Amino acid sequence: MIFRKVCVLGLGYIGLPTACTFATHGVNVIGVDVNPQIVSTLQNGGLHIAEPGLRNLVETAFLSKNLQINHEPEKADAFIIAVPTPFLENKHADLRFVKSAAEAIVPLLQPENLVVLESTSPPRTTIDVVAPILDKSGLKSGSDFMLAYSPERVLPGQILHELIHNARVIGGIDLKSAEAGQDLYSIFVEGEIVITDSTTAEMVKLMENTQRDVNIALANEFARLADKFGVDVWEAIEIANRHPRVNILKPGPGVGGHCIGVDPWFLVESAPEVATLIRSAREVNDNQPDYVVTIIQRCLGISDSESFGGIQIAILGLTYKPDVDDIRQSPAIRIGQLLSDRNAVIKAFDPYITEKDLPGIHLMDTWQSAVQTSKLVVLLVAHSSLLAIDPFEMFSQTDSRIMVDSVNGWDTDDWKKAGIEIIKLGAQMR
Ligand code: SAJ
Repeated sequence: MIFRKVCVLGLGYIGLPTACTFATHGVNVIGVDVNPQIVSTLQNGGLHIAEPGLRNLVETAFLSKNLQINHEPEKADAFIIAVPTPFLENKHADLRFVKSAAEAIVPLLQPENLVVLESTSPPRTTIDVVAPILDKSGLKSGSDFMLAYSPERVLPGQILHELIHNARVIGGIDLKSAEAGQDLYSIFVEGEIVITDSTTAEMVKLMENTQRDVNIALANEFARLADKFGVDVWEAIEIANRHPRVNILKPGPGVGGHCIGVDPWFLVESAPEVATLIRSAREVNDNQPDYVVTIIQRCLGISDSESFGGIQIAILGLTYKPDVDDIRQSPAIRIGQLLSDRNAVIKAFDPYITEKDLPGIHLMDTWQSAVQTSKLVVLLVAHSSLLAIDPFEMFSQTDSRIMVDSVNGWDTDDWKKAGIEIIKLGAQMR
């Protein structure tokens, strides 16, 4: 099938790079967002998200004259839905954005169109939720128009490369839809394109992120066990991973971001009686910030639930993972707020965060100003620039002589030479 015009609904971390990449590959693209601020920012040459290389890609897409940004979708050969699927208070997927994007396509749908859902969704969403909405057009999915599910699998920080080079799965509600999806994405995808049915593709996406979440939970539980047995978990993992069939992930302060901490719940929601391991893993990871707080309180000689009584603590790193500027569901922020709720004064520094109103957290301009009058320094994100801090400079900036490292970012021996004791998550008893 030939696709001359594509309408992309949702211009976030996935929709915007996808729209621009189609445009730079010669396709006429209408990029749509319901948020007027995003539309005007993009129309005026700005950018509302940070991702390496994205500014350049957006500029190239505009220069190609193939990209238009609008708040209303238009008739096209293909529609791509790339809107968020957050979760509700009860941990169920919030499909409101998916539904309203599908509703917006209904009056525009023409015979032989292709509609692709990219948003991460619970199994059967394409068939049970999207198809019935689109069928309200009077056209029938599968016979009059085509419908497929194709999840994005790109890693924040490497989106532009992975969008083109990752293997891509396309699940059609029938074979014709899957093959049309293959024709559409082969415009720019250089990785393998695998076709299947839509529910398998939905499940594949959730399985990928769930296996990562369960494995991180296992690493976090190993860290807690190591703390009990006087073992250094980081050394133990490094040795275990020399086994040819073992690959233990890294413990840390918890799981953040908008994917790994959310997607496993879509499986739990769909079959809670079955997904018990998945639920437990989620609970372990959600509880990891509280575990880090117990390490911090032990360093300060404070018992459970006792007030920190105004003690100043410096936290270094606020984003959900290293070297990105994204703070969504960040465990570091959760830790800062848990401490502040117990009357600690939190001075925070993050090289990627400059202006943010974060309740309970005082954002500082430099790591030096965060540590200066602090009683304890805590490393929460392994940003390259924080790992490069010179321990001797740290010694001269603060009176804190014990520091908590939740990411195995600082070498205990190097810091000891500078006169600072590092208490590491998963290696506390040594
Ligand atoms: N984390 C650990 N230990 C580890 C690895 C990660 O504690 O060993 C933590 C990170 O610090 C972070 C969280 O997990 O807080 C998630 O980070 P991540 O790098 O594992 O994943 P995301 O959320 O940035 O991106 C994931 C990716 N999925 C997989 O690797 C299976 C990406 O490919 C997906 O496209 C993305 O989710 C998504 O959008 O679904």
